[in-house]
Amino acid sequence: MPHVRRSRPWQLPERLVTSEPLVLGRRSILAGLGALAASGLVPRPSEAAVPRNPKWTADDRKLTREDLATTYNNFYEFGSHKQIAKAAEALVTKPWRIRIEGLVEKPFELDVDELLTKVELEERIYRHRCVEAWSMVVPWTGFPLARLVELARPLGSAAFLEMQTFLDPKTAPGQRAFWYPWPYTEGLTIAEATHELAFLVTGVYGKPLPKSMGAPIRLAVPWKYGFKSIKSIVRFRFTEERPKTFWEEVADHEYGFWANVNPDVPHPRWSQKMEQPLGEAEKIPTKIFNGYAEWVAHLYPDLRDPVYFR
Ligand SMILES: Nc1nc2c(c(=O)[nH]1)N[C@H]1C(S)=C(S)[C@@H](COP(=O)(O)O)O[C@H]1N2
Ligand SMILES: [Mo]
Repeated sequence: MPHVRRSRPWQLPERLVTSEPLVLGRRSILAGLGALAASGLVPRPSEAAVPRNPKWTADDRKLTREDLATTYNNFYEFGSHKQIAKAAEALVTKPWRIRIEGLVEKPFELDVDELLTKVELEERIYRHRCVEAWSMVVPWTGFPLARLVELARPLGSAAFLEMQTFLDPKTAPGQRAFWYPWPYTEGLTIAEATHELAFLVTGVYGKPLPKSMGAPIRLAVPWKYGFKSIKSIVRFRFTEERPKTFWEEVADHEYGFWANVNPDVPHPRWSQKMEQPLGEAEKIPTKIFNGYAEWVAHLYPDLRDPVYFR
């Protein structure tokens, strides 16, 4: 049962903790805890099961089938099509160093496993709306990006947070396509990055995040088009100036910095009115801010300005 042995106990949601495969896996989990204890990295008891945060639910929508969500992906590092899951297996995610730099008290580097000892994991069900008009609903495991910002101790002058994906063209054939501005870069204002909805994801469906979905750590900002939710992050940099994002550099009139979901602002080449949930027969109407308006609309000074919606 390979995935159970790889699972970190604190990544497992409550609903799975008593299920049979995990009971079988418990012995190896406990053995793993022993090794962690020896290294001084014991998760606190509250982390032994990941609680689901009841604030974030699917509402009227069904969870997307796991086999679809994990095999229909956008991850241009491994190809500019959806079937990248096999190729992404080449990515080495252990160890995984993360660098925190720019306008912070003191830049530092740490391994993602060490980062996970400093945070409380929770499970949240989020909607995800790709700018290409497909969508999914998935149970992410992770922690608020605000917690990472807190650990980073940014200076008062920091106004934006830039995030970057790994750069390794040997492993990621897509990065040999010289016409793209690698590495993949994304950014948020500090107000967005510290908003309670901005979530750093380390697992999905109660398991460690698969490589196809951006292991070992990716972003989920569900009120924005999917391309803002950068995968396999290695760098967080605090800046005074707005970062130039990957897709802005490719085509800024189509994929801008703000990229908040809005059915009334069409993409220059297609309508954004409807979306196709993965695995479902019928399209459904897209909602402003992907249904999260009550929490995020105040972040933007003028909701009539289309600049915030592409
Ligand atoms: N590094 C990186 N992050 C990325 C992408 C990418 O190509 N590279 N694609 C984005 C897009 S367009 C979407 S819709 C989501 C897709 O996430 P999923 O494959 O887990 O559904 O990842 C986003 N993050
Ligand atoms: Mo996307």
